[in-house]
Amino acid sequence: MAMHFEIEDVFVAEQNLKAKAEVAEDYDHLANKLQRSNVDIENLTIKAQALTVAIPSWGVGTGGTRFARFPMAGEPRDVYEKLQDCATVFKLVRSTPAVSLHIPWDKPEDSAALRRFARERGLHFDAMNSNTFQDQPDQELSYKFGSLTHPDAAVRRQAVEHNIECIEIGKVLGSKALTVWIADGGNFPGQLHPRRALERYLESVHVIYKALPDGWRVFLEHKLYEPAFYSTVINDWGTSYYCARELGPKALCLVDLGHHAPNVNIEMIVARLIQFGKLAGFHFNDSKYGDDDLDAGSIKPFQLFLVFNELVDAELCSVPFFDPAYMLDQSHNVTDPLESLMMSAVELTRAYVQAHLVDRQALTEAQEKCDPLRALAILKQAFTTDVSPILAMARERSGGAIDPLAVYRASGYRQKKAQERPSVHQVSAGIV
Ligand code: LRH
Ligand code: MN
Repeated sequence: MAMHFEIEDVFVAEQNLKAKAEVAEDYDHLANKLQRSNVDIENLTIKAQALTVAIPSWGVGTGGTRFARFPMAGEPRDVYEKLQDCATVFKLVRSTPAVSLHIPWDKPEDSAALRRFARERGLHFDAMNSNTFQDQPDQELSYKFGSLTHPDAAVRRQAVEHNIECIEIGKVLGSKALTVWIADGGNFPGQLHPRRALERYLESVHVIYKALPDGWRVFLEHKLYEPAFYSTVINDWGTSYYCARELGPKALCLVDLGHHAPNVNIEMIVARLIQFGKLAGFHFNDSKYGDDDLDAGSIKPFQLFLVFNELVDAELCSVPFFDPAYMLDQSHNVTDPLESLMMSAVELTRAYVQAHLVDRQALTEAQEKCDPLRALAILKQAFTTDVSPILAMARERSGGAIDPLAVYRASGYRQKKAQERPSVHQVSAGIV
C-alpha cells in the first residue's frame, strides 16, 4: 500500500510547545477563579478527557445541497481514506476515537481488514447506518415510494434484509448498534395512510429487532420532513418513542438536532427521553432553518449547552439505562470537513464541561423556591465561563493538539492529500 502522509506525534508536540506556557497560565488563572466557588479544575479536565463523540464517515468528504457540491482537492475516495482522515481528527482533538459508517456508501470488501486498519489508528466503529433512502445501481425494487413502510411487502422485505446486512457487517467490525433513519413519507395529502404506514414500520423494524445480536441496540431516528415534504412516517420523538416502547428494551430514540421544527425545545425532548429510559443518543449538528447539518455549536451554542445540561444532570443523578451515544452528523459544504469536525468536537466538549460547572444544588434551590431569574443566572454563569484552557489542557494531556486547527493547517495535511489523492470529481462523499 502506497505511503500515506500522516501528522506525526512529534510534529504535534513541537507545535504545542508554542502555546504550552500560555495555556498553563490561563489554566492556573481559571483554576483560581473556580477554586473560589469550590470547583476543582482537575475534575473538569478529567471529564473533558473522557468525553468521546463518533465521527460520521460521510462527514469527512465535502457535502452539498441539491443545488451544488463544490468538491475539494484531497477528498477521501474510499472508506480507507475516510478512516485516515478520521484518524487525523482523532490525533489532534483526542475525543473522536469512533467512526459511524453508512452502508452501502462505506461497504467494506473485507470487514476484518477494515477493522484492523481502524484499530491500527486507534479507531473503533460506533453505530452502523442503513440506507433505504436511495436506490443502488444493482437494486431490484425502488424506494421511491418508501422502504420499511412501502405498500409492497417485497420492497419492505428488501429494506429489512438491507438492515440485517448492516448488522452482519457491523458484527465483524465490532459495532454494537444500528441506526435506522427512513425517508418514508409523502408529498401530497392522501398519498399515505398514516396508521397503515406506521403499522408497516413496526412490522418491519420488529424483524430487524429480532436479528439484533446480544448486546446490540437499534436507534430509531425521527425527522420532521425532507425528503418528504407533506408527511413523514417517523416525524417526531413521540412517534419514535411509541415505536421504541413497542419494539422492546434494545430499541431507543436517537435525536438529530436538525430534525425538528424551528424553535422546538429540544432539551425538553432530551429530558423526556432520559426520564423514559429511551434516549439512544445524538446526531449533533446545528441549524438556522431546516435540517441544515451545520457545525455543532455554530448557530445556537446556548441550546447545545442546555442539551448537555440535561445530559450531565442525568449523569450526576445516575439515571438508570442512561448510556447515550454521541455522534456528529454534519454536511460540510464550504469548509474543510476535517477542520469543521475538529471544531465541532471541541464545541461538544465545551458544552459538556460548562454543564459540569452548573451549581446544581443552587439551581435546585432556585427551582424549588420558584426563583426563575436566579435559576437562569446559575445556568448563564456556567455557559459564560470560558473553559478553553481546560479543553486545551485536556487535549494536550491526551497527546493531542493544544490548537488543533493551527496544527492541522501548519501540517499541510490537505495539500499533501491533494497530491496523494488525485481528485475523481464524480465520486460523492455520500449524501449528494
Ligand atoms: C437524515 C440523516 C440520517 C443519515 C443521513 C446522512 O437527514 O440525518 O442520520 O442517515 O442524515
Ligand atoms: Mn442524522
